[in-house]
Amino acid sequence: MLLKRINGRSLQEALSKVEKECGKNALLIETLETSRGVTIIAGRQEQVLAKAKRHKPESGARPGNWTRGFAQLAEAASASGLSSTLLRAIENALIGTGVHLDRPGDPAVAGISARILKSLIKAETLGDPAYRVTAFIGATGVGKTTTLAKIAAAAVRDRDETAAIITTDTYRIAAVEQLRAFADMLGVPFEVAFTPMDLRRAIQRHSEVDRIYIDTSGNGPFDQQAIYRLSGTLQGSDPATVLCMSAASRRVDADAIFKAFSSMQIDSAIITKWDETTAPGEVLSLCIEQGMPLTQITNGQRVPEDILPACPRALAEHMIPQAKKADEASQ
Ligand SMILES: Nc1nc2c(ncn2[C@@H]2O[C@H](COP(=O)(O)OP(=O)(O)OP(=O)(O)O)[C@@H](O)[C@H]2O)c(=O)[nH]1
Ligand SMILES: [Mg+2]
Repeated sequence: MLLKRINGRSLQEALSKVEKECGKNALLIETLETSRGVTIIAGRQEQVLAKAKRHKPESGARPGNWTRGFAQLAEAASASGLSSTLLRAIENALIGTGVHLDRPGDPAVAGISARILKSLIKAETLGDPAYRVTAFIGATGVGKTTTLAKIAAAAVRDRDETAAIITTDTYRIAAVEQLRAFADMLGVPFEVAFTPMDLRRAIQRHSEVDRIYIDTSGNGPFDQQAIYRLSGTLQGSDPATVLCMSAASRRVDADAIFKAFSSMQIDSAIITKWDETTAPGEVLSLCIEQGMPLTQITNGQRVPEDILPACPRALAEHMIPQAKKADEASQ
């Protein structure tokens, strides 16, 4: 059983038992008050995913082949792009929570499934000190420059931080000028770095600012040379790197991009163009399966409005909307 019921006389006691049995990154699915104290339903995060990744469907079986109590949810979530690996992980983890999987209609299935999915999504915030110097990397046209602009605007206008913008994307003069105009509008310094040394020096020149955002040129997944060059450009400056991936790309293409950029250090991902697809779950699933933390979601062309922090709960409920409805109905 992937999930266990762990009892304690108090919340504190139950939580420390959970940590002992399931580790620091335990999946906490549900906390219930009982007459004897507290019961927590929890499991080991890595086990939930690892078991589903090992699962190979029997030959001839339908792709889903879900239990009757899970089939409807699985079909809806897979239409939103959620992978069968993650759905299998959720279904496996549901065993042991007491929900009915042998027949359709148990209202608890959606809520608990969303909580399991939420616990599998890692999130980080770009406001964290580790992201003081951040480079935006990714395939061509995914929205790196637009996303950088949205994030820089939020830092300067909403959080009152000081910032500088540097671009290493020197291929198109028009693109450089566009970003320069944006930096001017925001009132932050702007630099163009042609070489790794330029980049290091530009970062040093702005050692006083709170945030430095670095724009890079887009690289296709099959141009490994260009990715090595990018890696070489950034290496000496050691920025945090955020991989921008379009929600509108197919899973097979997103896998190729992820693999190609994995030759570099990637700290987190931003899913862009969430508004351009009905199946954003494909790229979301890739990030979850790879254990890649998410920082932001972008959902439109407007700067600075169309960006949201990556909230695991909201993302899980987007994939499993029945969970939100059940939650609202119970309130
Ligand atoms: N619908 C939608 N469009 C977006 C979003 N983010 C960016 N775009 C648009 O996508 C196009 C490309 O955006 P850029 O920011 O130039 O993309 P890039 O990754 O910097 O492109 P290259 O530098 O050429 O690799 C522009 O028209 C943006 O307005 C988004 O979240 N949703
Ligand atoms: Mg760009």
